[in-house]
Formats: sequence, C-alpha cells, structure tokens
Amino acid sequence: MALLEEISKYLQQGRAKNVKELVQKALDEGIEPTDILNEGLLDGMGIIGEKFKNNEVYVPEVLIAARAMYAGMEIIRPILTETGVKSIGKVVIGTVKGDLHDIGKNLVKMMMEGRGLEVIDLGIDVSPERFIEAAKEHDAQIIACSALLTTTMTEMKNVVEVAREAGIRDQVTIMVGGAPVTDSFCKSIGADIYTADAASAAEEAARACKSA
Ligand code: B1M
Repeated sequence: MALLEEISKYLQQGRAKNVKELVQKALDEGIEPTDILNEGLLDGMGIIGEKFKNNEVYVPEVLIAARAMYAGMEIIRPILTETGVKSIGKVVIGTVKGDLHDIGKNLVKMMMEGRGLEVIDLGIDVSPERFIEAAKEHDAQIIACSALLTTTMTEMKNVVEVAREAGIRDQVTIMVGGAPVTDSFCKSIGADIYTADAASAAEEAARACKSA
C-alpha cells in the first residue's frame, strides 16, 4: 500500500512531522493501526537497522529515525492502548542495565496496556535491584525485561538471581525479550516466558495474570 510505504520512507529520512501527518491520514482512511505499525513504522525502522549494521547510516540518523518512529507511535498509541476493561494485572517493565534501546520496550508496554494490564515503566538502564524493588513496591505479577544488545541481555540472569535472593521468585513471572534474546536463552537463565514480539508478549502476560 502506497501510504504505508510512504510512512516507511519518511521514517527512514527522519521526517517526524511527515510521519505524524501520514499516520493520521492512514487512520482516517481506515487502515488498521497494527498494519500502520508493522508495514509502515516497523518496516522503516527495520530498513534503518540494516543500514546501521552495514555502516550506511550512523547513530545520529538512527536517532532521528527513532524520533520519527515515536511521532508516529504517539498517534496510534491511544487506539492501541484503548481498553474498557479493569486492570487484569500489574507489570513492571524496563530495558536492562547498560542498555538504552527503548522503542521495542515501549511497544510491548503499549500492547500490554491495550490488553488491560497496568504497566509500571522503569525506563532504560534498569538495574536488577530496581526491577525487584519496583515489583515488590507495586505488588506486580510480572517483571518484563527488554534487551537489544548481546552484551546486556546477560543482565536478565541477574534479574532472576536478585528475585530469588529477595524471596519473591515464586510470586513473579519473569518475561524476557528483545532482538538477541531467544527461547533457549530464556530457559538457560531460569526466566519464565520468552516472546519474539510485542503483541505476543502482551498476550502471554495477560494469560499469566489470568491464571495466577
Ligand atoms: Co542500537 N544496536 N546501538 N541504537 N540499534 C542495534 C540493537 C544493533 C542490532 C544494530 C546493528 O548493529 N545491526 C546493534 C546490536 C548488536 C548486538 O549486540 N548484537 C546495536 C548497537 C551495536 C548499538 C550501539 C552499541 C552503537 C554504538 O554506540 N556504537 C549503541 C548502544 C547504546 C546502549 O544501549 N548502551 C546503540 C545505540 C542506538 C541508538 C541510541 C542510536 C538507537 C536507540 C534509540 C532508542 O531506542 N530510543 C539504536 C537503534 C534504534 C538500533 C536499531 C537500529 C533499531 C532498534 C529498534 O528500536 N528496533 C537496532 C538494529 C535492529 O534492531 N535492526 C540497533 C525496532 C523495535 C520495535 O524492535 O527493539 O527489537 P525491538 O523490539 C521488538 C522485539 O525485539 C520485541 O518486540 C518488538 C517488536 O514487536 N521485544 C520484546 C523487545 N523487547 C521485548 C520484551 C519482551 C518481549 C518482546 O518481553 C519482556
């Protein structure tokens, strides 16, 4: 669809204002928010990611594209998070220590809110101790950790360890995700649930809260 391709293209160019306008236009034309997200915004970010890997673009361009991504996400956020249901559970979410990537984490948060979960967002660079402290403070059923770097995903193991040391391991479900994370990694560190994308993360979190 031409409009979604245009969104992807403007996002790659970091033109936040155009992205915002086109996302609104796509919504007005009745295009599904999830299609706008996947085929427009995420498509553009994926292309930027490839170029970043191949040294065709650098950190500043990636940051400008990320800003355009946020501009688009802000328009669809109210629709994706719209829910008439009372909170079905509490989730503490964050990007692990040493890691500053937050686009995927924010998407997971958005999808979870859309499923009727209350989400306490700890932001980026979150230490294991902070995750546990917040889970205790808010009496959360779920701790959700995001990591985008192979060097920071190992922090997830520390979250599991600190939860055990704090005596709350049996009371919380620990969810992990992010590009380098896999199901076998999840199992190897003793976490509970791995999901590959934001929508599945929200679905699994809702399921875990309902069966708790
Ligand atoms: Co960075 N970066 N980055 N970066 N960056 C990657 C991750 C990288 C793969 C790029 C590359 O080389 N191809 C690479 C990591 C290599 C590796 O470890 N294997 C990399 C690197 C190396 C770095 C720096 C070290 C670069 C440098 O400084 N030399 C540096 C590290 C900074 C730090 O964190 N300490 C760095 C910095 C940055 C920016 C600041 C410029 C920017 C982040 C801006 C921001 O987030 N606000 C940035 C970006 C944007 C990227 C890429 C291009 C895009 C990431 C993204 O947002 N994708 C990325 C390349 C790529 O991924 N192709 C790259 C879109 C987002 C929706 O996807 O976050 O994967 P993602 O989320 C997905 C799933 O993973 C999942 O749901 C989402 C989809 O539905 N998911 C979960 C995520 N969390 C989940 C949690 C769950 C479940 C699912 O349950 C709890």
